[in-house]
Amino acid sequence: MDDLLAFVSPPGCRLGRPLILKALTGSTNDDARALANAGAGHGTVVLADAQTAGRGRLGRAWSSPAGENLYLSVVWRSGLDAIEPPLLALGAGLAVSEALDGFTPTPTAVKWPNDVRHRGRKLAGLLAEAIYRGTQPSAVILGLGVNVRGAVMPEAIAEIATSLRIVRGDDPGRAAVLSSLLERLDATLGRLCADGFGAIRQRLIERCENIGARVSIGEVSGVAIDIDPTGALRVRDDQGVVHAVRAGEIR
Ligand code: BT5
Repeated sequence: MDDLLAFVSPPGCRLGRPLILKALTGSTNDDARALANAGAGHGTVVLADAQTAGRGRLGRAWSSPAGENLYLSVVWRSGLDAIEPPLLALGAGLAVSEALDGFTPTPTAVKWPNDVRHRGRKLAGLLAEAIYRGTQPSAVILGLGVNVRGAVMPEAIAEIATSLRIVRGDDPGRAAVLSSLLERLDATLGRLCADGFGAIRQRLIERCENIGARVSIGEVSGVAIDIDPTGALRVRDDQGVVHAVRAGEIR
C-alpha cells in the first residue's frame, strides 16, 4: 500500500484531516463509528487497504481485497441540524459520480439512491450510517467502496461490477482518485448543507440513470419520472398514479 502511505488531503479540503490508514481492518465504517463515538471531529477519515468484513446494505458483503481498491469512511458532522442523513447519502452518491467522471472515458451514472455505475456495472457503493444522540443525528458515517485497480473482478460479482482499471485500460492510481473523491465530497456536501437539497437536486436528476426508465421497487412498478424535493424517487405506474418511493432497491 505504498501508493497510499504518502497520501495527504488536498489543500483547502476539510476531509481527511486526520486520515487514519490501516493495512487491514474489519470494516472502516465500524472503525469510523467507534472514533465518532469517542469524539472524532468532522472530516475524520478511516481508509483501509483491505477489509475482512466489508459490508453493504442489509448485511450484504462488500468485496474488499488488498491492494486494489479504496475502502474509506468519512465522519460527517456539519449541517446535520438542517440536512437529514438520507439526503446526505444522496448527495454523496452524486459527488462520487462527479469525481469518478474525471477518471472514466465516458460518464458514470447514479443508480438511485446512491450506487455509482459505468455502463450498467457497479463501480462504487455507499453505505451511510447515522449515529443519533436522542432524536438528533450527531454524525453520519459515509462509507465508500470504489473499485480502482482490479483487472478482473471476483467471480461472484463479475457480471455486475467493474473497476476504473477495466473501464480505462490502465490504473489511475488510488491516491489520485482518493484526492478527487475527498475534494468533491467536501464541495458537494458542503453546498448541500449550506443551501439545501434544491441546490444539487437537478445535478442528481441529470445523472440518475433511472429517470425515464422502467423500474420496479418494493410494490411499485412504472416509469421513474424524477427525484422530488425530499429525495424520494417519483414513479408513475401503469394506471398513471405517481408514487414517491423513499427507500428500497430498484430491481
Ligand atoms: C453498497 O451496498 O453498495 C455499499 C458498499 C459500501 C462499501 C464500503 S467499503 C468502506 C466502508 N466499510 C464498509 O464495511 N462498507 C463501506 P449494497 O447496495 O448493499 O451492495 C452490495 C452488493 O454489491 C453485493 O451484494 C454484491 O452484489 C455487490 N458487490 C459486492 N462487492 C462489490 C464490489 N467490490 N464492487 C461492486 N459490487 C460489489
